[in-house]
Amino acid sequence: MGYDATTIRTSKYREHRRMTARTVLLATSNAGKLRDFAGAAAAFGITIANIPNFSSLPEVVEDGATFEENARKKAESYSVAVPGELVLADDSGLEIDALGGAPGVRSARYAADDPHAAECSTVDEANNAKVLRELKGVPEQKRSARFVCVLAAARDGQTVHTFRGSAEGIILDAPRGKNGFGYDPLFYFPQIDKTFAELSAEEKAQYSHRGKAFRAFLSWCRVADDQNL
Ligand code: ITT
Repeated sequence: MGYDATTIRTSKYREHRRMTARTVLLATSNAGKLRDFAGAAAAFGITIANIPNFSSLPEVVEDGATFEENARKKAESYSVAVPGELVLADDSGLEIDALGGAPGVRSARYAADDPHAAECSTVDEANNAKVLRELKGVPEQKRSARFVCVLAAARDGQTVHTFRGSAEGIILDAPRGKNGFGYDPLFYFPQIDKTFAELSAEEKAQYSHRGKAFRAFLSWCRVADDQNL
């Protein structure tokens, strides 16, 4: 089968885009998220890198009412630091039904004003302890919850697309497992009879809100590549 010059040019261009798309630039200060993304990307031969000098960039205030608002805000602000590059930002959190959806967009700072926080050695520990206190006496069948992740992809200060993933589970009455970060030790995932803290980064990516949102992002990249967007 013969190819004309335009076909060859186009396929070379697509190949070039695929090659350059093998590194995904992330904007996050959260080492746990970086590990999760690396676990999700491994199966696709993709490398995850944080934006160069990320820690020296001015911090974005996450004051949006939704995960999407915050994800867009982070992706747009940080993408300005790397002109022409596609930057991915993640806003995520835990919604517990018995707490009316809390901690939700406040997940990272849930125990910030809590007087018991000083007794804990890490922010994650303080957040988990607060969840356990708030759910004291709530029976298992009423401890349903979900992790939500919204990814925003932005270039030069403009959001190009957003992607959402969620995972449904149950909040235990004591932590289980040593892996992961944040609320993972309390988040029991019935489908595999494990908490997210009992999974490797690669296993977590199979089931997690972040893994699902990341796969949606990769599908979009493939379509965008094929359409030369
Ligand atoms: P960046 O904004 O720099 O990415 P952050 O930790 O401030 O980092 P968020 O505002 O999105 O990020 O808050 C997410 C919080 O939600 C995170 O700190 C955890 O407490 C919780 N969380 C999100 N995904 C989680 C996961 O996969 N496992 C456990 N906890 C998670």
